[in-house]
Amino acid sequence: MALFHPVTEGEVTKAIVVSFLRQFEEYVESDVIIVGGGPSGLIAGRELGKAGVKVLIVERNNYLGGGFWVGGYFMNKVTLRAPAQKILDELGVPYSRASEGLYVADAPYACSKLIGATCDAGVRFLSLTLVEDLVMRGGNRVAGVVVNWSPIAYLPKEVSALDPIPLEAKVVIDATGHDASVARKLEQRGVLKLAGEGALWIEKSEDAVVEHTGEVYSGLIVAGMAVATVYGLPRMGPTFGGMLLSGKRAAQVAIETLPQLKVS
Ligand code: 48F
Repeated sequence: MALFHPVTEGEVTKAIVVSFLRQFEEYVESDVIIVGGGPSGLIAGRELGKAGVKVLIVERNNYLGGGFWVGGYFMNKVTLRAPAQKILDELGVPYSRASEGLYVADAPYACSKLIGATCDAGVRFLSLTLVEDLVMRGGNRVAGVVVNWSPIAYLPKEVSALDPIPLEAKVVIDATGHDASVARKLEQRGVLKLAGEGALWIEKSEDAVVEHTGEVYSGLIVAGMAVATVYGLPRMGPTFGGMLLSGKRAAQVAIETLPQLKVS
């Protein structure tokens, strides 16, 4: 007598296809699309999801977490400066005090808990999906993203003539890390100038990144390290409190922006 219930191979494939396409169709129009599933994008998604906002996170890798799996170099311990350890408390991640105001946690523990919390908040994900352009309305408002299958970026031109598809959103958050690849699209169009990330200076960078997190162009909010790249702020290296607080701030800005959009 077999342990598992008998199902056919066809049933398995159909279950995947139907479930994926149902969700995909529903999220062709979202309230907020977050590009990048690193720490800043995940926490922004969690905050928005908790507030009842319909959120889709688009991630080019087949895994979420970005740079949050490793603390620095090859070492999987993450550091956070006070008061960001309170977010670890919220997520139920254990940590220890390294020195006054500095805390250290297991990166895989922190990253997986953050991913879980973002899922719990009702956020949906598209993985292996590259955002390669923006949808613009009225000439000057970001109204969504243009996506393609990520591996397309690694294929030779002869076999990569594959048109992307657009997804609509009321607000887009660029949480693509050091690349600031969404904001960079606006730079390529000559409507935004990116200052480029500054050299590492922990003391200055985290406050500055959180402070500058916000709408950089109509309909586009920047979060996480993308903020440093857009505004020329120092990078922070192997510490993550700034990423988490920046993501929270980005969500707050989006929540303030969304009702205004509904009115107009
Ligand atoms: O790099 P990442 O973790 O960005 P973050 O949230 O956090 C930065 C820290 O990890 C660390 C640091 C601070 O301590 O310096 O680097 O700002 O996550 C960015 C995610 O965006 C994805 C990328 O694969 C990564 O998972 N991404 C980048 N460009 C695109 C993208 C794109 N065009 N389309 C889809 N995903």
